[in-house]
Amino acid sequence: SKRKAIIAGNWKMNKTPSEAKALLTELAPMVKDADCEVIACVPFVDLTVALEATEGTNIQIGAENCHWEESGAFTGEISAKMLAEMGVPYVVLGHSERRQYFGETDETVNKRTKAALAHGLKPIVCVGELLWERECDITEEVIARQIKLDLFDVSAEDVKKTVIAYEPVWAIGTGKTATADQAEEVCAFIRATLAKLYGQEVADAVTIQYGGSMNAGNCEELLSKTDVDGGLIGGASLVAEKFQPIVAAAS
Ligand code: 3PY
Repeated sequence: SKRKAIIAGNWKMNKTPSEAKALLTELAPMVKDADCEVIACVPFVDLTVALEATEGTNIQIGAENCHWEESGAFTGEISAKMLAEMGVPYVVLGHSERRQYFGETDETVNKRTKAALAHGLKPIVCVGELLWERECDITEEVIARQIKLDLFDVSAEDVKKTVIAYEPVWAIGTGKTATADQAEEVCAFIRATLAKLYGQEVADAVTIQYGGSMNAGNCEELLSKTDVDGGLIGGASLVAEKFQPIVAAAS
């Protein structure tokens, strides 16, 4: 692809602070010459130690969610404002696990996306179809709807700062990967949808990642595709030796 790749780990609910420090300390020298952006999205409680452990390295840190209000009676939530003050540059929003298990909807993903951007965070917005939606041949309808709703009322300038992660839900944590052609087909469709909504120049500037069981074995072919500008990596981001080859393939 013609855009600089972004390889982001999504640690999900893994790694205690001490484990986070150990992994990032091990990873930093292994990816220091990367010719792509390298991000680790980590649990909230790991953010402090992760920011410290990666200071002066080329690894950037992300959170895995944020609330849309700045503060208030929202027990257990973390605001974009809080993350911004910590100096966290990225935040994953609308991951399918949040949609499936925590009632996340396109409306709340949209609110979170706008809050993140308002506080200077770069959102990594996840979209993707369920298996039965693919079987019913409505993948494009589902994806177009998510893109429109999740980015509703976001300015073209802000869309350029937004990373889209295409994660077919049937490929998440299942070991099943979309073929490189399937991934390219949908990533190209996402770019075409962005072009319709915001114009080609904006669409060409947006980083579109593939996510869903991307690993050292399949990353090269996926990343060779025109509209696949990187990856959001689950399991393979938890082990330095498994994450490093993906960074290398994107460089
Ligand atoms: C996966 O690789 O399974 C992911 O969900 C990445 O976000």
